[in-house]
Amino acid sequence: MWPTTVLLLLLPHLFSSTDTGNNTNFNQSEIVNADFSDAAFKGQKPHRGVKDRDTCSIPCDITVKLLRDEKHSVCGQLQQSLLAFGRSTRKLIRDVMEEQQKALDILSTQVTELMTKVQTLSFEVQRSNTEIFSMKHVESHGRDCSDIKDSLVSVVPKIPSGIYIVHPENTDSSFEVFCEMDYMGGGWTVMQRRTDGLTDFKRPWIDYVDGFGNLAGEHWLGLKKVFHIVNQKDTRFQLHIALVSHDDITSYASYDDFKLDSETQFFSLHLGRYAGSAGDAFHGYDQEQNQDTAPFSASDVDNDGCNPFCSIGNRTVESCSTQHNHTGWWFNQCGLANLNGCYEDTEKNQEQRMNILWDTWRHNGVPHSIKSVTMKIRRIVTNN
Ligand SMILES: [Ca+2]
Repeated sequence: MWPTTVLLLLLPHLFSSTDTGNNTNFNQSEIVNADFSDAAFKGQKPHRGVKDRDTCSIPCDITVKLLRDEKHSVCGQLQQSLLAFGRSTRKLIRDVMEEQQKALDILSTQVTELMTKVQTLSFEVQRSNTEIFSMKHVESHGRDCSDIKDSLVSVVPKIPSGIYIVHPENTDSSFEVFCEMDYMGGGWTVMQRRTDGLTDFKRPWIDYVDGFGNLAGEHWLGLKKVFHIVNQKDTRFQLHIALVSHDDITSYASYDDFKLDSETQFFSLHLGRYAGSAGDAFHGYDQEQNQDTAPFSASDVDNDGCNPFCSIGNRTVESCSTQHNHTGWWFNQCGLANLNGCYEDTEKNQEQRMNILWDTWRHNGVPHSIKSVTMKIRRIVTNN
């Protein structure tokens, strides 16, 4: 083996060499110097001049060959080291990536578990909501508000007013109604309410048949629904009309029987005996004004008894609905009542009888200006 000093001197050249085996770029003088260094180990003088080159103990070509072999050996070792380093680096990177992947997998699993839990909870909430609704539906279910009140009165200390679902007898559908449970004994199904003028009552026939507005506020329940409620077997209904004036004076009109014919008879009105403080505007003062037994009219369905014309005051009227702001009612030669009239009680509306009209409720000979009205029906207890 060559001494280590020689190898250290040669290393820079080993890395920069472009030796192909047949040629060399080694600096001959450095080799000779290396030889001198070797000589120092042997106790000789380190620098002896150019003359000493000729005294080299090993021929130069053999030295070059030996050095070349040594260089190849070192290069091989370095290559092996580099390969080993590369392998270990790749393994390290792979290990790190595997660790990261494992961490990601764990996180992903946790996220999936959380998502599943959230989904399960959502389903649970949805299910309980449905159950609550179903329970409410079952609790609220009845043929009408009177029936609901009768079935709940023994189990609920105070039945709240509000929207309930009813399913009248001999019908194939359920629908929502507003039940007044705390007014005059409760059990009232509201069929019409005016309180603020937010619902437009200028509507065609079909709307009056099906109903419109907001059940919790102003609305018309609909002739078809009211027909189903009041035409149940072995039942009789009373009608109560509650009025409030703009002066906050209250009044009412009540009829001890209330019934509607079917749609083929245009939901003709049938009323029993009147009681109240607002006067019997439905029957009026004479038969010509009597709206009892009158069929329902709207702006597009004319059953108003003015055929072809009526003379009302100094006016000739062809359509009571048109005369009364295109609203629907049981007009008979117009008559003294239209609780679906225009909410704005202006002087002009009063003059043209377009406002909410209950003409028999007067003060000093002038009809009260009506601020709010509710029409509601309730079962009459019968012995049948
Ligand atoms: Ca007419």
